[in-house]
Amino acid sequence: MTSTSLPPRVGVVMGSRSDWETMEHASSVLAELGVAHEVRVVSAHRTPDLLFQYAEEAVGRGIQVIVAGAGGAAHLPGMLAAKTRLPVFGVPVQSKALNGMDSLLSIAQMPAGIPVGTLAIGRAGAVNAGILAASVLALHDPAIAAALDAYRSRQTQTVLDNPDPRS
Ligand code: RP5
Repeated sequence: MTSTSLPPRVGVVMGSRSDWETMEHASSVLAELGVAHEVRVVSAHRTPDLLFQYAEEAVGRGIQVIVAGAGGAAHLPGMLAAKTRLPVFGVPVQSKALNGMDSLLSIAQMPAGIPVGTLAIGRAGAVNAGILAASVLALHDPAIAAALDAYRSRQTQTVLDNPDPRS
C-alpha cells in the first residue's frame, strides 16, 4: 500500500499486523504532510529473509527513510539498520506483558556504529517518527518543509485557542 500514486520515499514497517494500531499514526501524519510512503509487515523473527530483502532493496527502490515499529523482543528496527545505511527511526510498540519497556530497551540499546533513532513508546512515538521522517525529507523538499511549518503552526494555534482545560 502506498499513500499516493507517487513512488514511496518512506517505508513504514512493523513486526506484526497487531502493531498497526500504533503504526497507523505514523502513516497518518505522513499522509497529512503529503509524504509518499508505503506500509509493510516485516517480521524480524517470522520472516527474517524478507527483512534482509527489504533492507537491501530499500535504497534502490527510492526509499529514503525507514520508520520501523515492533514490540516485545523488538529486533526489527535494529536489524534493518544493520542492513541499510538509510536512517531508521524505531517505534517501541506498547507490549502487553511489560508495557513496552521491553520494546523500548530492545530498540534503544544498539551497539555503537549501527544507530536507530528511538522514539517514545506507543502513539506519541509513532507520530513523532513520522514527523522526523518528514523533517529529513524536508531538508531537500520545499513542499514537505511548508507542510511541516503549517502543521506546527496549526498545532500551536490549537493550544493557544483552547487555554481553559475545562471547556
Ligand atoms: C513483535 O511481536 C511484533 O512487533 C509485535 O509487537 C509482537 C507481537 O506480535 P503478534 O504475536 O501480535 O503477531 O514481533
